[in-house]
Amino acid sequence: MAKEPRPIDELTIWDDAKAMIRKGRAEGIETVHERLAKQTPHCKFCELGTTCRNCTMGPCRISEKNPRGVCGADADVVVARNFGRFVTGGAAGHSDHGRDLIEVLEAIVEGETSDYKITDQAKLLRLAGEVGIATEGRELMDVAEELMECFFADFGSRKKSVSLLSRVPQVRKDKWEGLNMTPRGVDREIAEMMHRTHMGCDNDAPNTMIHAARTALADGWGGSMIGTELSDVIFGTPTPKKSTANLGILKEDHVNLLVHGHNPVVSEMILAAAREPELVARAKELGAKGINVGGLCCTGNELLMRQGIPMAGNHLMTELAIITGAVEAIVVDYQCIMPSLVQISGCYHTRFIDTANKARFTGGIHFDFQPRTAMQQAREIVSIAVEAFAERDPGRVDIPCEPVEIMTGFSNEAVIEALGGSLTPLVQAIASGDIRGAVGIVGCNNPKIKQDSLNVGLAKELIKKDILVLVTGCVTTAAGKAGLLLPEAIDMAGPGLKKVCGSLGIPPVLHYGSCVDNARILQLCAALAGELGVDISDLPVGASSPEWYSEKAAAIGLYAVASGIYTHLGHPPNILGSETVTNLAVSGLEDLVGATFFIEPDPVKTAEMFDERIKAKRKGLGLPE
Ligand code: XCC
Ligand code: SF4
Repeated sequence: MAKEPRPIDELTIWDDAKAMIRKGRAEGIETVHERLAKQTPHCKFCELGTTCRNCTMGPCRISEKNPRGVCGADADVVVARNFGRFVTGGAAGHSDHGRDLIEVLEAIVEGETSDYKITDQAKLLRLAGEVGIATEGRELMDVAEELMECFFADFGSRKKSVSLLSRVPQVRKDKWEGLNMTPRGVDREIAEMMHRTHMGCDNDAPNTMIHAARTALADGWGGSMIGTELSDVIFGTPTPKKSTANLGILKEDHVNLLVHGHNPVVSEMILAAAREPELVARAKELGAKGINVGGLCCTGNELLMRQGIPMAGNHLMTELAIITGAVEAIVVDYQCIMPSLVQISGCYHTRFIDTANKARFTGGIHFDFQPRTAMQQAREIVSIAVEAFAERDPGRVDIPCEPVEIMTGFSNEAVIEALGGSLTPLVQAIASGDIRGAVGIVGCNNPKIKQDSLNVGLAKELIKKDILVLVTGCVTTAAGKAGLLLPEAIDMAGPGLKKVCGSLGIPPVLHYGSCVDNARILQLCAALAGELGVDISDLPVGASSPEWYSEKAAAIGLYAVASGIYTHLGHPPNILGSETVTNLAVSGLEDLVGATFFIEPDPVKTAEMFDERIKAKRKGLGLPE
């Protein structure tokens, strides 16, 4: 029987969210919370990962009573296959996003678009150098073309490894080679996982898990990293800047346009169009003071990092943002966009506009967004938003709070610059123990967990212990709303972190970008390991996704572990139906790759686990605890 939705106070830690859940309920609008209640309890087999639908001799459910599927597959095989495909879905999402950036670079190189350009030329040349492309005395566009070809080839089948493995310490690469874990080509690993998990192929759970790790590595060091790096090349490498966050960023007297999804290729153009005088003038004609572009989820993070646009919210705020009644349009690209946004938009004057042929929404206004026609299409989209302002019902508008300030824009380049040109001061701060270690807190919200309670709770516990925190994805807005993304947040940090961040004028929690930008954290870890002459698994670092929900978060977690980073999840993936797979994930991987997952729902205990790990790693490096 379906349960009643939980009381509002149990759903979220935020007042802006509570106010909008209440407004939604009063207006008869169903959100994720009501739907979760209706879907609860979930199927036990699916939760354990022991259901298989990979062929029509099934579907099969593996249990103690019936330990084998029709074909003979046991729980280990079924769970490993399901988990493998789950991770692969995530790797495909990030990487296909990365490919879209290569295609924009291609359009630039081939002169098909003037709407996009190479903004950070120095970074393009640096990248080319890193993957072995000659740059001396060559035309920028020649180098760009060769880089584009190199990255396209990283998706294929002809390479022994993806090109940005040039960043990985040799010991780590040797480890991967010995395990058959070296990512060769992004699409290759993804396709091979689909093959392996077909009936009658890889029927050895640990072997399937190894390939899952390889596929995840192809995401982290391949697809995602290419996505991040080319986004910087095309739109500029982020530098520190101030912005604001929460639903209070919506403006009662402005046209409010929210961008949602992941790919800056669309949202950057929308922002540019929204700044054009003709469109602003039209907004004024209709009685608005201007056009306000705000971000949701990761495309919001991308624009926040580079352009400083305000953040309306993270995953569980996307429906609630529309319920303010103040949003003229929500413009989406792909990933993490709840289909319900179309219905909720329909309850207001809000226009729901989708822009990707691979992510269409029934009932949405569709644009087939292309580099060639980007700016023209962006103008049309913004114009739709502006015209919708005339239909706004002021009686239904409720913007529940004032925005809070945040600081953003911490690319590795920006951090190195803040440190005076090299990582050495950071290494020294780690060596002295002022910064005892670092943990990346990344990922989502999940309606099963009180929104942002763990994301914020863990960040606060870690900085108290002089552990630097890097945030990406939906943890960003959480940290921002909690005041952690401001230099003043050093008052919540331990004495060492307070000293270091205070002297640099930076927050103890650094915003490192979108989920794809977790590649920046990988790169930082590799650079630190390089600086110390050790493996990534020797570093006093960790990763966490406390409130994760998506296949992409699982891919991120697995590439972190496979890269040697001890990784926390607030709740387990659907693998508990296999002891073999579960034990591998939470202990067995340690011997193979020098790191494991650990599952812990309590943020205080999680911080203690990280503390123990960091102590051990510091000891291993001969550093004081
Ligand atoms: Fe999606 Fe990236 Fe998760 Fe947020 S954090 S809910 S994956 S938007 Ni990536
Ligand atoms: Fe059942 Fe095997 Fe087919 Fe899966 S592959 S549905 S376990 S028969």
